[in-house]
Amino acid sequence: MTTRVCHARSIVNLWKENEESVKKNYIKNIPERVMVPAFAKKAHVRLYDKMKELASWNAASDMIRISGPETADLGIICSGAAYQHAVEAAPEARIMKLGMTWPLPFDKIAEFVKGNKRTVVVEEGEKFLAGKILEQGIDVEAKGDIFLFGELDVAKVRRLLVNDQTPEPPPPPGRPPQLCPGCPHRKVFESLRDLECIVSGDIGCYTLGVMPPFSAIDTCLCMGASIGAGLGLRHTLPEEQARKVVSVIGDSTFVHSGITGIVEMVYNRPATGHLVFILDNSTTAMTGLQENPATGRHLNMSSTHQLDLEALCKSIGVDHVDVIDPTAHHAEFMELVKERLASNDVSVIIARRPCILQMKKLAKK
Ligand SMILES: Cc1ncc(C[n+]2csc(CCOP(=O)(O)OP(=O)(O)O)c2C)c(N)n1
Ligand code: SF4
Repeated sequence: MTTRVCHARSIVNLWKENEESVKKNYIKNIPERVMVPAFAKKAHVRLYDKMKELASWNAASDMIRISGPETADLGIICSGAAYQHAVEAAPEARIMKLGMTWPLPFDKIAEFVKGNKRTVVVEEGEKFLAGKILEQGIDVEAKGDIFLFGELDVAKVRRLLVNDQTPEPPPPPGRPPQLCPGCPHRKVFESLRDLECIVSGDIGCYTLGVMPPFSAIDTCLCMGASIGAGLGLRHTLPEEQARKVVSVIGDSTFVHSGITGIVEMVYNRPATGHLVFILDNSTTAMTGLQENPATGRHLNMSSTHQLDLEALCKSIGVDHVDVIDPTAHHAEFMELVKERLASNDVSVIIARRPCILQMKKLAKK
């Protein structure tokens, strides 16, 4: 997705009224739904047919808009947010705005290109459209490599269209994001920084533990990676360093994809053991305070079964599972962490204290 789309907000007008959901009967169709090799080979052929059908549907759809004169010196092929920049940067150009960007309507594109002296593909990020169109032998110009990075804007598109690849002045310094004042994750990262831990991090508000004054995250890849990456470091680093490795994961991320990491931790135990922190702030804060299976509430705040993180970790076979509030009991927290790091056991510390915004949300409800 383009940066603009990710950051846009707007009133959403419903296209049609909500409809009653209709219960439909299950109709058995094993060859279409069970991808054992015998069925999958045929499904692969069907997939190609479907893609051809989709390409024809795309070509005939009214989502492709061509604006500007019948013929022009400059033609532009674009879609989505890049279109908004393109019309502003080159109002005189002939523009083909694609609606659906795969599979592409190559015949229509070839026809459009014939009407222009030159045709430039304006797209943010990778040169996906340009690459696919050029593969078909259609004569378009891809953007220069300098435009692969960062967000497009009107000024950049003007330069892209004349292939001006002179380096840009550095952007003015912005204010980096930070953990909120009073955030329960703060004390954890303060401790890990002071104990000089090697921290295998994960995705959530707590990823901000990487920022000063903590600078206490050493690796972060994708949701759930903290435990596997931490175990990898424990297995491969020299003992003195391995003993300092910890994994840090939020409650929601743990439920999403951390549980298998705990199974691996007790199955292939590193010689120095391992220590995993589950930062249980009673919410999925980073994406907007959603409830999750460990909060015991649905998204609409109705009650449901609450996943018992302690019981789950114990049942998997973790040697020590402790629950502690790292802010209210900071000294005890530090002592506990030191003790677990010194042992060769596999341990989980659940650092439990609600996110301050979640507390406000609950108070409101
Ligand atoms: C695979 C994947 N799905 C969804 C997301 C979006 N995402 C970013 S952080 C996050 C959840 C964070 O919640 P939690 O681990 O509880 O940490 P908190 O933000 O509450 O500290 C999600 C779902 C993602 N980054 N990767
Ligand atoms: S939203 Fe909550 S979890 Fe995220 S930084 Fe703020 S207090 Fe911390």
